[in-house]
Amino acid sequence: MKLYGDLLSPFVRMSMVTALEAGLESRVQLQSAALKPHEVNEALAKLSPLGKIPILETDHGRPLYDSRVIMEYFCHVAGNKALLADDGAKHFRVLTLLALAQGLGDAAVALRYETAARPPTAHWPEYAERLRARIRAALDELEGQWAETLAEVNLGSIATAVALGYLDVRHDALAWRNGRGHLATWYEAFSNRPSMLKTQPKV
Ligand SMILES: N[C@@H](CCC(=O)N[C@@H](CS)C(=O)NCC(=O)O)C(=O)O
Repeated sequence: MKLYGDLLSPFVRMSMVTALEAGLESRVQLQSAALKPHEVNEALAKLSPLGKIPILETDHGRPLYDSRVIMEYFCHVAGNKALLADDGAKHFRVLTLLALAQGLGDAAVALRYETAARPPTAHWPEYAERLRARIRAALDELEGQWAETLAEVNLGSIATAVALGYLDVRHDALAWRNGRGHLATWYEAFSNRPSMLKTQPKV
């Protein structure tokens, strides 16, 4: 299987971490593909009309996207029921944590585009501030409400660790650890997992 993208993208990295945690390391090859928000990558556009990374090309030659679908697909292929439990209540708790972490990732990527890619003449400070507020709210929720689900390795905890790693790489100034000691301690341990160490992005 080919995973198109770049580990600097939190969505690509969380897909790759899932592949590793599911024991699919030898079956998933990362195909380097980087994007700019204002340009079409023609090769990727042939695989997905959205032209966003990640995209997975399965062994059957079919493209799958987005990251949530890819992460669920890896669990399916590996027959892994630990990363996304079948059991109703737990299943939806993990998916909600995944949505929270992906929402944090979406806001962090959008803030990166606002502050590093958008031309200075087109800056919109109120929108950037709204994104910062959304990131802070998501972090506070993770700090206060999710310890039990974060304590396990599942799709939600993987996405959370990767989103926090992205904040370290792209938004150091947000100092996300301040006032969030539980989350910081949890991240310290999780980021030492082999799946996280092997997927560290090169800036
Ligand atoms: N919902 C998508 C989001 C993917 C996404 O935003 N990818 C970014 C890179 S981090 C991208 O492809 N950006 C290029 C663009 O927006 O044109 C997913 O979970 O895969």
